[in-house]
Amino acid sequence: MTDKINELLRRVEAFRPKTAAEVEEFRIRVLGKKGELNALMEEFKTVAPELKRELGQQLNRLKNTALERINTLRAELQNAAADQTSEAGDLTRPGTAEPIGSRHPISLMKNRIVEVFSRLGYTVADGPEIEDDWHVFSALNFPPEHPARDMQDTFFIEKNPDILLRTHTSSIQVRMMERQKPPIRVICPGRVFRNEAISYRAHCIFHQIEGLYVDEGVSFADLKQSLLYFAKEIFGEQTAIRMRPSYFPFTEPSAEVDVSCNLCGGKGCAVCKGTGWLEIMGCGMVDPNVLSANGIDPQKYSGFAFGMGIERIAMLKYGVKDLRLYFENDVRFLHQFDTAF
Ligand code: 2U9
Repeated sequence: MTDKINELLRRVEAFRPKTAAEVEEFRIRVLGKKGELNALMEEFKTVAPELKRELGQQLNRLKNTALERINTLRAELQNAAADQTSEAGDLTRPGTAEPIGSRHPISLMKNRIVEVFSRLGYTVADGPEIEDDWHVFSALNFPPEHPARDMQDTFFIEKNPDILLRTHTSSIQVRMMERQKPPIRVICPGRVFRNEAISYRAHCIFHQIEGLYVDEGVSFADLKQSLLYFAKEIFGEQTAIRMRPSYFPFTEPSAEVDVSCNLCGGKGCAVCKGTGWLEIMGCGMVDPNVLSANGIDPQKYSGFAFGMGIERIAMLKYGVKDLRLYFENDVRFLHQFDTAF
């Protein structure tokens, strides 16, 4: 009889049904009234008394194992059926992590620059990308025949010479001066548009950040010290700056600002083309004509202004060789900046 019990036990354990109906059929065959277990129970009544204890335990084990196996199989098949029919699938399954994006390097660098100047008391201002001639050129002392006003350099809207895409964010500062009396201390980030051929170092759309500080007694020394602080904050404490005379219609005197090359420490390398210096921005004292055109008395007030391309600052800081990478949205490029700032 032990052989019969063990043989049935093996079949119970090896049973691999595919459907709930197969489980039910198996249950009736093994545990039903006229099933195999009851047949063994009948046979048990006839065994010798000295074997009853051992065989009784074996039969009990068989019955419990069969009941347990059938219940487990039923539950498993029910869950699998729910998986297939429920729209959401098995709600208890572990989730799959979606890849998360990262901030664009231009946004990261813009935020960083804004943060540095806000520590110096600057507030952020915004303005329209579609502008008029006054806010982009005339109020900024551009003479009527200046080449920037040409179709070759500027995008005009429907060939109307008065409506155009701003070529610099200086128009935001002009609007600030219309609204507010000095002291004015403002930083203006934004997109600008120039009719240029696209290359590794130029794009027809790029991002600028400009600053303007107008008050009584603002000097060139204030400008230089503010820009030195900015350069050290962005490129590191060891950074030096130098200023070279330049020309812009809206500032007088004007200068280009260089930082010491952070790759060779000023000794000269391929990036700084052997000079030890990298150009980062332009600046100057606001031209008295610009102050008076915007209703500010140049006898009483003076101011400084500066402007830089955000793409260029991020290129110099992170060794990006081709400006077009910022506009292609290749995540392999963009993800490198996740933790860079
Ligand atoms: C007002 C008066 C003066 C903003 C300035 C520059 C110098 C400058 C360029 C750097 C690289 C633009 O992105 S770039 O091509 N900018 O050199 N910008 S001073 O001067 C102003 C602005 C507003 C009312």
